[in-house]
Amino acid sequence: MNLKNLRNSALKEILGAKNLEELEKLQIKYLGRKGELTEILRKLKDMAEAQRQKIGKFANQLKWEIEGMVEKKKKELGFLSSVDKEWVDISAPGHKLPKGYLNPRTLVLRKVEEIFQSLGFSVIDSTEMETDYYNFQALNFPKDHPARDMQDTFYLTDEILMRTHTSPNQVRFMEKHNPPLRVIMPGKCFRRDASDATHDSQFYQVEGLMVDKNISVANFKAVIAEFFKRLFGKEVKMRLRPSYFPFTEPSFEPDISCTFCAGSGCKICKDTGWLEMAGAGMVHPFVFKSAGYSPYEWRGFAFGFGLERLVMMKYKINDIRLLNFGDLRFLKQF
Ligand code: FA5
Repeated sequence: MNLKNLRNSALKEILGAKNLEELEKLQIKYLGRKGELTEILRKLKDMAEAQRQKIGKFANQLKWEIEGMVEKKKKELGFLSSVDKEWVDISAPGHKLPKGYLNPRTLVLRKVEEIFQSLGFSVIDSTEMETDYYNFQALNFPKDHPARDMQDTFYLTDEILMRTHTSPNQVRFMEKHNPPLRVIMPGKCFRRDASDATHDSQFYQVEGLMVDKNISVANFKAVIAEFFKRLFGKEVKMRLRPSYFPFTEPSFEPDISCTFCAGSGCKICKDTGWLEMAGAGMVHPFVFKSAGYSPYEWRGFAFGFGLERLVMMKYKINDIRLLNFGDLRFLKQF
């Protein structure tokens, strides 16, 4: 066949192809291994030099033309090349990832740490497993002392237990550091307490300890009043109610005016208008002796806040168990 005719029929047929299948057949017909144009190209090597140059040039051009035509037609018929398939629209808006939320306990703990740090207190880490010695004996709770009943304990062995409060860190810290000192020691505590709206078997305390030469209850009141004011963002009515702990003398419990009813009496404050926030007192001479300090030389105050109580007051949450359930409908509010 002459090349001009070949060109005419190839282009006409390719342009007229109705689907990809038909087009593929035409591609094979002209450009395949036994295709009409391929045959001509193969025969070039047997031709005389002058003829080979002339026909060769035309035949090669025609090959490119047919190839180009086939590609164009393929697109028209909806063929997607791998480049088309993998095309990415970099200007398209991305997928939004769901945002996480911090538990309100974490938010309040961070705030508590920030306030005490600004008052010159360091934040100290501590362990949740404790020995009977540091949890009780060094704090003036001898074995069989009735005050041990105030803190029903999970024992792991006779001597090892899950700490019932953060106070063991008072002695642990003082053993390693010299006075004067100001520290807070937050952490998780464990008690065999029945779970209700204000109690759980796991909860957090924030222990505080300040030791210097002339510390008095007045220093405690000043520090704690400033703390409440900054945490709640306003002046809070407070009172110190006498209490008992073997490791403080005198001992008291700071109450604040109920944030739910503003002191008029409600279910949360059991109609008293006051909420107990912590245990506190002046460090007992026995504790100073346990730590190797002279009780004649040093004075100090200590306190242990229930962190969840602070969280409940700050955000007006009426059940401590909400903080532990991981319910997103609750957590998303903070
Ligand atoms: C103590 O644990 C003392 N270590 C506090 C202390 C420290 C006194 C330093 C003197 C000097 P108490 O058992 O009262 O005290 O607990 C302190 C606070 O922890 C309570 O006011 C309460 O807010 C919180 N708390 C106690 N038990 C639970 C519980 N089961 N669930 C949630 N919070 C609790």
